[in-house]
Order: sequence, then structure tokens, then C-alpha cells
Amino acid sequence: MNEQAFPSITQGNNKVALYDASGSYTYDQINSRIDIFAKGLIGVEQDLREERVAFLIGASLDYVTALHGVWRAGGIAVPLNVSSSTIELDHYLRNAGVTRMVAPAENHGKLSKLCSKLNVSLLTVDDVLSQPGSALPNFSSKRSAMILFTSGTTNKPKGVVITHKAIRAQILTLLDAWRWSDKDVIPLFLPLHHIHGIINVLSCALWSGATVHLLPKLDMNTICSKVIEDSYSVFMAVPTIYVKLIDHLAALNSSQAQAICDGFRRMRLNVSGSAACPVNVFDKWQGLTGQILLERYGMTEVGMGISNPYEGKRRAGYVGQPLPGVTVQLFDEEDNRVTHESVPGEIRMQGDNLFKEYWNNPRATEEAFKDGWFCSGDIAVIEDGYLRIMGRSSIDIIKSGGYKLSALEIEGVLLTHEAISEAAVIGVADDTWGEAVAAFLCLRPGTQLDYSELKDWCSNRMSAYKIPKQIKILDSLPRNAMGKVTKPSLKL
Ligand code: MCA
Ligand code: AMP
Repeated sequence: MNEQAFPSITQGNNKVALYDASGSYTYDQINSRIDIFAKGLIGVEQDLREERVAFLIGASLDYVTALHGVWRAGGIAVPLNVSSSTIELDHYLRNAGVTRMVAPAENHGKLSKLCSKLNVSLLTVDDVLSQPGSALPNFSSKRSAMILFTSGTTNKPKGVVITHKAIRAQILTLLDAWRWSDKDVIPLFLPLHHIHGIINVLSCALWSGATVHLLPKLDMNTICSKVIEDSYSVFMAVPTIYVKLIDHLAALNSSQAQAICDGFRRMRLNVSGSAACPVNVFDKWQGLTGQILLERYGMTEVGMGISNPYEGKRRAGYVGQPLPGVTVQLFDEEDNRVTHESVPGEIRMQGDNLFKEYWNNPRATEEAFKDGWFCSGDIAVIEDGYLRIMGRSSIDIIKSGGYKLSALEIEGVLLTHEAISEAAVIGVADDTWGEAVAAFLCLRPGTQLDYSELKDWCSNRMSAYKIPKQIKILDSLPRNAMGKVTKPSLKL
């Protein structure tokens, strides 16, 4: 096996690597379980040769076994959102050409019809562990390792292909920049189908020999009681979670709240990212806990690109400077380099951390790069050496609670409702979610639609966090002379 090829987990170590709902597991235990799983996947072959193996597993030892098992076996891991609708899963499995899917036995009932339709074999982790297998393969770090789905300016999410080399670069820069060590302990309550949970928390911790507390979801009481006990040294979350923590603290009596704030105060690092952290949230968090949030900027296609410093001034409302190994350049609308401070431009990036391609979509891949630069679609300025994100070039991308959502994807689903003749979706400013999904709808003659009915209807067709939080029924959508909906003019 090529030690350098895949993201490593500390070896030969009897220390606890993971806690999940069923117990605790040392590095030695998880390493040997992953090897058995990887060999079981390979079976009589010698190498998975980039076979796409999907898994739909919550935060647990089984998740880590499947992720690293596919990596060690030379396959492409496709971690899927555990709250996906069947329609979404159909797209992911088809688009990535998945051949095997690993999920807990209790979910096989609802997955079996889809898997048999798509000719995907449905397995449990135990099924794979019980398969005989022999050696693990050697392969180059240029091999593709993972496909993560990201919503964008297309109707359906695209599969972002990330190589072992890129994953390694993404991890190594963070280990150094944020001073990871084997003494760290971190809770992981973020979804495990995105970079934030997979790389920033899980992979960085396991590479460092640190300990991860895997939680199936964000549970304020559990997290706060652990914080009081000084269980964690590092905390990583999206801004919405800091907003929810601030609200949670406000609802407690003052001595309970103080104990939790003091617990956060004793940690070495609190990080915020995946969406803009409002300055008032940054200030309130500092006021409550003394922690100066380290805000950073990333993307599924890039991993982390820009970060405030670990040592040195962390500025509210700014994402900081390029991380080592990532080259960042702002470009204006004519594709000229922006060379002066305070002049806005699109963030474009280069580096070993970048994704390889959009799966099976050469056109989208080509469109994402200009002259060798990956074009993020995010507009920023540099002020006193710090980058500040000003917005996005597309109104059709919405960031809600850290999830990137495509207005076009949501509109596409809404338009399949028999009462809806036209739909326009936008993100509206929201104190908790950053942006909340709002839908403007026109109805077919003689039909009616109320919000709760639509919400129920959506719940079988899209992940819950994509469901519009508000709707407004209009006689017609505002359009320009070309017939294009003028979304900026839409108001609730
Ligand atoms: C939950 N709900 C949401 C969201 N999450 N609505 C809008 N946006 C959301 N993000 C809704 C549910 O549909 C439900 O609605 C209600 O809130 C309660 O759901 P629940 O699951 O209990 O909520 P929660 O556990 O409090 O979840 C909030 C959350 C979660 C923890 C903030 O959204 C989350 O984990 N977000 C992080 C996403 C993330 O990791 N993104 C990173 C991708 P109802 O009550 O009406 O049924 S970005 C990335 O990876 C890049 C590289 C980067 O820079 O990091
Ligand atoms: P995703 O595709 O889910 O990885 O989301 C990436 C997008 O999240 C970026 O293109 C930004 O628009 C946004 N993002 C991530 N971190 C930040 C941040 N700290 N401030 C503002 N936007 C952010």
C-alpha cells in the first residue's frame, strides 16, 4: 500500500480516536477494521480502480470505516446526505455511476427499490467486513478519492471529484495553520457529506492523532454539558450554529449559561465558516465566551482557501488571507487581475488542494476554469491585507445554515406540483439561517395552495433544509424585456 497516497489515520496508537453512540474506539481498532473493510470490498479483485461506492451512514464508526475503507481499496467514496429524498438519491447514484451502496440494515427497506432499479448492490458495513479479501493495492495520489455533490447554477447538483493528493493538501495546510495536535478533542455534529465535516473536522483530527466525538446531530444539551466538562479543545461550526448557541444560552439561567461560556473560554480554538459570520455574531460570541472566532472561507471544489490567522489579528467580517499552498487572485469582470486594495473582484484560486473535475461533466469543468484559475463566483475585496467577501455573482445560489442551495433546483421541483405554473426562488436575509429560501409562485387557474400543504408535498421530494421557509403567490412573475424573471425585484 502506498502510505502517501491516501489520507492517513495515525497508526500504532492505542489512544481513543473516536467516540460514537455505541462506544469508543482506539486508533489501532479503527485502522484494523478499515483494512478488513477495504479487503472485503476488493474481494477477489486487486483494486477497486475508482469504482464509485456510495454510503448513507450517520456519524459513527461505520461511517469512518466506509470512508477510509473505500479510500484504501482504491475506490471513489461517495458519501451521501442521510436526509436525502429518494429523488435526490436517484440523481446522486445515477450521476456518479455508483455500483455499490453501503447503508445500515434498518434503511435497506426504503433503499432497496431504488437500488435494484439502478442495479446498485445494497450492503451493510457488516456484509463487507465478513467478505474474505487479501492484499490492499498500491496507487498514485493522483487517483480520484471522493465525489461530493454541490448545488450550483445548474438545475441538478454536480459531483465534485477530489483526488487523494488534493485531500492531502487540504488537510496538511490546516494542520499547520490551525495548530492541530494529538491532544485535541473535537465534537463533530456537522453533516458528513461536505468538506466542513469530512476534511476540516474528521480528517484533520484523525491525521493528527486527536479524538473526535461523533454526534448524530446538533444537540445543544449534549454539546453544552460536554463543554462544561472541558471535553473539547477545538470547536468548528457554521455561523447558524453560533446563532443557535447564543439563543440557547439566552434561554438558560445565568449560572448555567456562565458555566457553558466558561467552558468555551477554556478551549484553544473556535472556528466559523461555510457562510459569512455576521459581525454582531462574532462580537456577541467574544462577549460571552472571550473566544475570537477564527473565520475562514472554503468551497467544495477547493477545500479551505482563505483563513484568518491562528496567531495575529482575527478581523470580524473578514475571511483573512490565502492559506499556505493556495494562490488567490481577484479578477474584474474583464478578467483583468485586480491589483489594488478596496477594488472588488471575483476570487479565483490555484493550488494542489483544487478538485480535479465535475464528474462526467467536462463542459461544467471547462466553464469553471479560466486561464488555469478556478473561478469561485464569490466577489471579494482586500482591505488592509484581509479579504472580505461581498457576495456572489449568481443570485441563484443560496447559503442557508451553511448549506449551498440552488434556486434552480428548488424551482425545478416546485414546477412539478400540479397547481404551480411559475416559480422563482431567492434567498432572503435571515438572522438564523443567513439566507432563507423564499418562493414566489403563480398558480394554475382554479387551483389553491397553502404553505403547510406545499411543505408536506416538498418533504418527499427534497431534503428538508431546501424547503422554502416562505411563499408568496403572485399573479405573474416580474420579467424584463427579454422575458427573464427579474429576481432582484422580488419582495416578500
Ligand atoms: C435545518 N433546517 C434548515 C437547515 N438545517 N433550514 C434551512 N437551512 C438549513 N441549513 C430546518 C429543518 O428543515 C427543520 O425544519 C428545522 O430546521 C430543524 O431541523 P434540524 O435538523 O433539527 O436543525 P438543526 O439540527 O438545528 O440544523 C441546523 C444546522 C444544519 C446544524 C445548522 O443546517 C447544519 O448542520 N448545517 C451545516 C451544513 C454544513 O456543514 N455545510 C458545509 C457545507 P422544520 O422544523 O420546518 O421541519 S460548505 C463546505 O463544506 C465548504 C467547503 C465550507 O466552506 O465549509
Ligand atoms: P459549498 O459549495 O457548499 O462548499 O459552499 C462554498 C461557498 O460557501 C463559497 O463559494 C462561499 O460562497 C461560501 N462561504 C464559505 N465560507 C464562507 C465565509 N467564511 N464567508 C462567506 N461565504 C463563505
